[in-house]
Amino acid sequence: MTLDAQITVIRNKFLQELKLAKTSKHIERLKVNYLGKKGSLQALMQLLKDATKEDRPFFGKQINDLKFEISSHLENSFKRLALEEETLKLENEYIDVTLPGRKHFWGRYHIVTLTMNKMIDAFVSMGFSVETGPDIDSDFYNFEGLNFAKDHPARDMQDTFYISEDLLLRTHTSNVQVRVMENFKPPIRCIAPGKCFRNETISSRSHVFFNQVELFYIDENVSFADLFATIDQFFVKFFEKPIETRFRPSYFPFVEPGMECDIKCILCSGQGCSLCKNTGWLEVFGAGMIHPNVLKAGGIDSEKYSGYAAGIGVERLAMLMHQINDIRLFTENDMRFLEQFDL
Ligand code: 2U9
Repeated sequence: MTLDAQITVIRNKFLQELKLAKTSKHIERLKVNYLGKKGSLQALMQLLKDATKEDRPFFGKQINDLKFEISSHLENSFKRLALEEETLKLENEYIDVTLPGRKHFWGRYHIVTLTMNKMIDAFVSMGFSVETGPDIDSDFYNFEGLNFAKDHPARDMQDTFYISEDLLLRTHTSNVQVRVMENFKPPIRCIAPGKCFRNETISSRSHVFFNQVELFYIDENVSFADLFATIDQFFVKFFEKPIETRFRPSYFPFVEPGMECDIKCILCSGQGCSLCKNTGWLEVFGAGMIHPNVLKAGGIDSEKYSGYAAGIGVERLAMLMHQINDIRLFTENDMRFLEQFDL
């Protein structure tokens, strides 16, 4: 094939391949194939050596013209494709600044924790210290030291979760106070918040575990009057308004006399509604004067000292405050329920 024909073949081949090039990468490859050290144009230059002396300037110019033609084609195509690619990239990276921002979801305290903290704050502001104790305890700290008779039904396996003959899941936080009495001398004024466990059938009103805040105060001449004043103050701080109370006699082995405390219905103010089942009153907690046997078991002189004690169910108080009608909601972890409370 003559040099003339070879130049034409290379030109046509290049123009064909250029048409097929769709990206700047393709163009770069063409540049290497045609204009590179081992490219087609360099091969033509080699062939130029074989041309006659007279033909050499003519073909030399033809090859140079082709080289110029190819490089200007490549340059134009490269610019065009690179611009298209950049535009496409920018389009894909497009940020719609008018879109609303993404909401951050913060964690929150559980309603039981919020209620418990509010109760603790109220008692601490009245001079009570906070004491804690083990969830798993011996028969002595949960029953014996609290004047429960050997055959008391609460000690039954139907009512209490036993781990061994002597170890059980505490049924109230009173085990804390027994230890406090052993370790401190009166005056003692403390609260014991914490989890309790009872072997109950789970229903809308009772659960196998729940929380309590128990309080007690031991000193010389402590009487019911001290308890009434403390309770009244507690309700003002907790419900943020004065609440009328009513006390009824009741029985608990660890207090004598024992009583239950009702408050005027916070929803209907005593008029009668579904929350108070039309009685006008809500049953809130139990209390009493600490039984002399309990003081003695804790190493305290029951002739010299007296004390009051009370136990308040945390879930019960939260249910009254927020009109929650099922205790199981507290443990179901349903966000639709939990998100409603910030207290
Ligand atoms: C000591 C002595 C006495 C704590 C008391 C109650 C009455 C009571 C219930 C309320 C609802 C338990 O959570 S509940 O089911 N508690 O009625 N608790 S007097 O008496 C004590 C505690 C410790 C050393």
